[in-house]
Amino acid sequence: MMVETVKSNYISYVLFFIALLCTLIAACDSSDLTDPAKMEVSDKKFSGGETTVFDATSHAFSTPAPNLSADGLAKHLEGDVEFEAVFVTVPAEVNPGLGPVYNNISCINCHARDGRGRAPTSGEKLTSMLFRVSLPNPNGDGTQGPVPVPGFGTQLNNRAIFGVPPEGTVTINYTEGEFMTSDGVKVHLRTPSYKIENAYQPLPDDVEISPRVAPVVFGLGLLEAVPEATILALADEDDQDGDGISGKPNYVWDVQKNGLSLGRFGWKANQPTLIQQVASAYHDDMGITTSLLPRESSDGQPQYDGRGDDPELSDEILDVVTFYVQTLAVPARRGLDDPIVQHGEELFESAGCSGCHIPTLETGTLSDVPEVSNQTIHPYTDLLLHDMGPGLADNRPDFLASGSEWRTPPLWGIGLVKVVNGHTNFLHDGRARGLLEAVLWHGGEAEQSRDAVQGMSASDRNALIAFLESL
Ligand code: HEC
Ligand code: HEC
Ligand SMILES: [Ca+2]
Ligand SMILES: [Ca+2]
Ligand SMILES: [Ca+2]
Ligand SMILES: [Ca+2]
Repeated sequence: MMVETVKSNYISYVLFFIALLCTLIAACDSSDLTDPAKMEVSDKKFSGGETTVFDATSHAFSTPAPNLSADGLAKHLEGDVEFEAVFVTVPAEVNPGLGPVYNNISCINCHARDGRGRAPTSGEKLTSMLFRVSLPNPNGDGTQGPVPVPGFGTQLNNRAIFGVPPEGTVTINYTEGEFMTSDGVKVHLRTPSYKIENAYQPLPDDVEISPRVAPVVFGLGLLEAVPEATILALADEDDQDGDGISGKPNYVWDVQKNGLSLGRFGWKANQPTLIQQVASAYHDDMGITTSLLPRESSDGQPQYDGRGDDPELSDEILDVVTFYVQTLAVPARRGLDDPIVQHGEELFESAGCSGCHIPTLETGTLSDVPEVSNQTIHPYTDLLLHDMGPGLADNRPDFLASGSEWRTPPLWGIGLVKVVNGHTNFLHDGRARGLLEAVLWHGGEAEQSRDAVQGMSASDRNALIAFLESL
């Protein structure tokens, strides 16, 4: 009798513990939001949809999209090797074709860790920044694109192979200024000025110069997959809705189409596709010809070598490097549960930032890249051009982009630039030394947003920055 009771009690205890354990496991399961496999991809953390990677280290920008197939991953890794490949002067067994004039010797030298470049500090040589040049367009017709400068083309190449003169170099000077917020906080803003020096032949006085630092290169396949109709629907060239924002599409020369296409890449949306963006990088930044751009950038200049070896790069390499930048993962957002970040997100909305930095877009299909197709993404861009006012103007039009218009840059991953690239220089020319400086430079169509930030309390401003840092 006694034994019987003990036994049945024992059994019910065991059953009770099993039940308790099951409840606990179930609870853990639903509350464990740090395990991406257990989250819904619709969660705001997934900045790049299924291509999102949970990595906030210095590798945050250089991880392959986790949804790549085995074949896709192999192709991506081939592209990775080429992105890091150092090119040398002809003749050579491996990676020949560099120059004669160029800006740098590999993609990764400018896009360090697949991240962004910066302006040189005083005394440093130009490395991850370049300067586009052109002459004024006499008939003002943007569809023709920038007018090349005789002897220089449309990009100043500050390096050259042995025995050949580089085109020139640029010195940068900054003038310090002050910006006062409504509550009396002084923010220092530096205004750059540029001077071309050591030009190998005289430059015309009216040469137009556009400074550009290397942007991050992840998440770009997703941006290429955003349907053109989505981007055009966001445009409001004559500001018919009266919110002061008038996004405008750029239309740029598309070599493959032999006509104009919507521009998406580059600081002025001056490149239509990633393959052409990559071919242009080889061509203009490294002096390497491809089937898309088979004429040396120095053709017609004294630096030209006249060798009949063009194109210097195979279509296979062009293809894998294009695929590589199409399939780099987007880092996930962090700190979503932080009430300060949440407040900052509300302020981002109420200050009108999201009028240009569109938080959510849906991708369509990108042929041969199913990984980036049909994704819900949080890039914080509309890929359109906006007049940002005279303070940020380079006064060098680029197809339909005027001298004061820039493409809204995506903000995803911006809070990780410091970890990945070791600096916090922002904007097209790297003049901003932090996120607040970048925001306070906004003018033109973004002037109301800038004024809203100027008028914020210090704690609101900090919340807005905390939100940007969570991206
Ligand atoms: C000298 C530095 C430099 C080198 C070398 C360089 N880039 Fe860039 N890259 C830039 C700059 C600057 C831009 C922005 C150009 C513009 O606004 O027109 C850019 C833009 C890009 C973009 C578009 C990013 C965006 O968000 O629109 C891609 C993709 C890219 N580069 C890939 C490459 C690849 C691939 C290589 C090697 C073949 C390469 N780059 C070599 C400086 C460089
Ligand atoms: C009218 C469109 C527009 C609005 C509104 C706008 N931005 Fe921007 N934003 C841009 C453009 C265009 C640039 C690039 C300007 C440049 O590089 O010269 C930019 C650049 C930035 C950058 C630097 C990005 C980088 O990669 O260097 C940050 C950060 C930023 N914006 C945040 C904000 C915040 C916060 C607000 C609201 C207070 C805001 N923006 C409102 C269009 C806009
Ligand atoms: Ca060459
Ligand atoms: Ca040149
Ligand atoms: Ca509008
Ligand atoms: Ca050649």
